[in-house]
Amino acid sequence: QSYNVAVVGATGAVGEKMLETLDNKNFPIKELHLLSSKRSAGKEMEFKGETYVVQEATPESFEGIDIALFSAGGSVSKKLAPEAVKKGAVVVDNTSAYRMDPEVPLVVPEVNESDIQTHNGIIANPNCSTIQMVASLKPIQDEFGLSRVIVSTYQAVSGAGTEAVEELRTQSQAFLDGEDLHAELLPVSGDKHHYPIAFNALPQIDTFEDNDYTFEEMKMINETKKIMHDNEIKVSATCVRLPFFTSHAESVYVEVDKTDVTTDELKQVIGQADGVELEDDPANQVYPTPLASAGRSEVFVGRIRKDLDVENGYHLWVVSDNLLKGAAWNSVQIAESLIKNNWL
Ligand code: 11C
Repeated sequence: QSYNVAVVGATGAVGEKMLETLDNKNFPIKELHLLSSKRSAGKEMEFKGETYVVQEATPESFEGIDIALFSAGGSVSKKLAPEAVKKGAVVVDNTSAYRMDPEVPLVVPEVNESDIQTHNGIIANPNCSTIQMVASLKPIQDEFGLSRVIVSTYQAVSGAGTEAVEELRTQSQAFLDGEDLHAELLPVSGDKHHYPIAFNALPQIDTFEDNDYTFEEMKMINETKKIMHDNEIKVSATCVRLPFFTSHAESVYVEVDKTDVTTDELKQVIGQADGVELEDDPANQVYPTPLASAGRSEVFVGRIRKDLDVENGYHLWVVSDNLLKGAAWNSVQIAESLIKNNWL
């Protein structure tokens, strides 16, 4: 059996990866509909050797669609996802619009696949930096119990979209040519100030909330508790943008419930987890890096070690392609699960 699939936001950074992933994973597609804002409509895109003209997304676009993958920003999802559901589609939404809605499952298949079956037409795909972290935490929670997480992120510019990628490229060239750097977009489009990202580090991803955490940090905190079904886990995050194009890296500190867990036990449990690849051999300088993980679907974990002072405290280094496992691949995995389990 094959399905009518719509990709909303097809021309964006994640949309392009959605098409690549649907192709690579041989998703059973009957008809493919590429949708976008009015501004990008008319653009031509290739899929499996055929040319598609991108159409403007409207409520009527979802007539006959079985699965709609949304990645065109929260306001588009708020407006059009309910319309798609009314027309009979199941929506996998890659924006923050519905993630904390109690009626909407928020899913990383390796962690909470069975939550998908509770959907009322919309399934939310978590934030990219949350996805890779919870994939690495799940085996720890299952095996040893998890009481606390403190994460610092090192995030790629592609998380902020294709214009941010372009800004890094232009500024890097200007810096090397000895010219002035113009910052117009990062850290956040539309905020009061912009700072250069080239050869810099920006401790702001998304806008600040009233509690002085950024929205990105609050997403990591709130989404982790929801996905892992545990509001008691203490979670704190500091999110930082760095000047590389692809993959987010995270330094994750965890405290577990079980006493006397050895580093070897931790490595074994993490190494056996679904979707996670252990790359951890300090003697041979083996550990994950953003460049090496770009283009791969897995979550890579290394630098696993015990805290030297805190009983039950451990450190991990977690790296994954933010546009694949962090976005397109996780969404396609949810769509595959809908089909495999008859949960459409
Ligand atoms: C970033 N994590 O790197 C963000 C992008 O809520 O899906 C993902 C935004 C989201 O800027």
